[in-house]
Amino acid sequence: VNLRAVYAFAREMYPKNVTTDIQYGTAGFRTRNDKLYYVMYRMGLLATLRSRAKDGQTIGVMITASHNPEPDNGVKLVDPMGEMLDQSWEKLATNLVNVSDMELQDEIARIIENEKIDIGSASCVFVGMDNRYHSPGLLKAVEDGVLTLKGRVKSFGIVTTPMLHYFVVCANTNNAYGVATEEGYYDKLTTSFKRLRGTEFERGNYKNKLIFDGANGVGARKMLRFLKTMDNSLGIEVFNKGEGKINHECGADYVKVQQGCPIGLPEIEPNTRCCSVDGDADRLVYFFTDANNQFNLLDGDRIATLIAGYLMDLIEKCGVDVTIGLVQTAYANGASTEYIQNVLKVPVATTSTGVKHLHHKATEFDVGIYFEANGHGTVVFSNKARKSIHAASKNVGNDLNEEQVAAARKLLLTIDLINETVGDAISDMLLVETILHTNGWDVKDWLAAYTDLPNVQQKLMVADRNVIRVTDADRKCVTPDGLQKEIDLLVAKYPKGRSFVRPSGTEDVVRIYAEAATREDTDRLASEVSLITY
Ligand code: NG1
Ligand code: ZN
Repeated sequence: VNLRAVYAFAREMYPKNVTTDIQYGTAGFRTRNDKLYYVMYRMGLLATLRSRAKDGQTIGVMITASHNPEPDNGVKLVDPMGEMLDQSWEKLATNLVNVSDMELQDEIARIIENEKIDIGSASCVFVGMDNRYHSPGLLKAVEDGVLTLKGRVKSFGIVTTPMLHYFVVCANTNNAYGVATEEGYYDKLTTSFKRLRGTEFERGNYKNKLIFDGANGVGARKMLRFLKTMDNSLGIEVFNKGEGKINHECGADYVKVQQGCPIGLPEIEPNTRCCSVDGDADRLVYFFTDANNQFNLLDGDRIATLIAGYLMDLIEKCGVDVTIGLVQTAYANGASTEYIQNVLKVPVATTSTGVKHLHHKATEFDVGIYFEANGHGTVVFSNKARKSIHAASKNVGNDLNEEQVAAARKLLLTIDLINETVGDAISDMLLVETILHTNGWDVKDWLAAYTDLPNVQQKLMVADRNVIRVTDADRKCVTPDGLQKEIDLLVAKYPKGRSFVRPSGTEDVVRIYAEAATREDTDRLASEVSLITY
């Protein structure tokens, strides 16, 4: 490996065209596409180094700006077991991107030395991209970065973010988790889905009809591919398939934040089940319009509670001794938290915003369910849970009755249906459909579990958002001085009031969240808090 090539390539092909520093945040690097070529090239270099530092295990690179508008793009690295990039390497990523072209070669040499990397050793990088028109050019830059360091690179082309996480984990477990191909992914999910559904496609109030808003992103294409393997077991109609701009007035983020229907859907009967995914298909929300033309949202909190109820029931039925817990962020609706604690009686943990915090916390339980209110989440199972459920399904010891064994088998199929590597809109959707089908529920039955408190999210443009620093899972400000005291005073005026402010990790804004017993109080609280924050 000749490190001089690093500089030569950078200067010729991917010169740094930005002078302001950027930071590897909760969503990796994300900005306008034309400012990202040098970043992608450098991330190709870094991913190869990371793979070599991890004894040649496969590292993922995903090119997407998720729910952001079309001109944006971004890049995120995936660690060997599907986790987000390790924190110490986030710092290396930030440094590597901010040095000049001239300094690049030395910076690479420094990483090699400090991380004790054998630069001649084997490596493997998997790359995937969303369907933005600038993604292929950016993907080429990542590949060139890998090739400059004589690494091995495999491109999967257009895939969802969770598919790439799945491929990485499969590759690093010798295909024990599944087969590291698109077919392997479809096969794993559809096989378990079809077994769980059986031959009776409708049951009780559950109708086999779902309207799917693909946000004009990669999720729409993949859903269409899925349908080919489903044999009509799921009646889905896909809209926003790519004819419009990605995420433009559609998709999970739009539906959640605007609390309204996306564009691009046909006239539908009241109470029809609809769902939206985001641009890279790692977020999912459900919604419907009722007979009074009222819009109803079933967000990540609802999905989490639905899953928790279902898993609790199966675990109780089969009688295995495992702990179960649910992880939320401060954005979870207060009514959902109350319902989980008081009705489902499942312990709840709250972490800072950002999937890596939730995922980490969830692994403290044998069965850890985590969801952000925006619809990003999944379930993780400990080895202990996996082993004891497996043993129960085989009736090891022969002391279980038929019902217990059946519940254990169902649990095993459910584990297969879940993409444990990261929140996956398509896998989550198949799970929600399975649970509603099992319960014989329509959307109204699901909504009836609890009543959401009215809530609102606002964005505030400020000169420097990092003036605000937060603690206690984002719920309290430590700076600027006195702000938290003032927020507390405002919140205290409103029954069931709750509000917090924090700097966004993905946009140059401060986010304000408020909820209260009534819509008027909620809006008033949000505007009062935004006035004192400004
Ligand atoms: P920021 O911009 O830090 O609020 C947003 C989401 C996060 C997470 C990240 C990563 C909200 C309020 N925030 O983060 O939950 O999904 O994007 O994409 O939804
Ligand atoms: Zn996303």
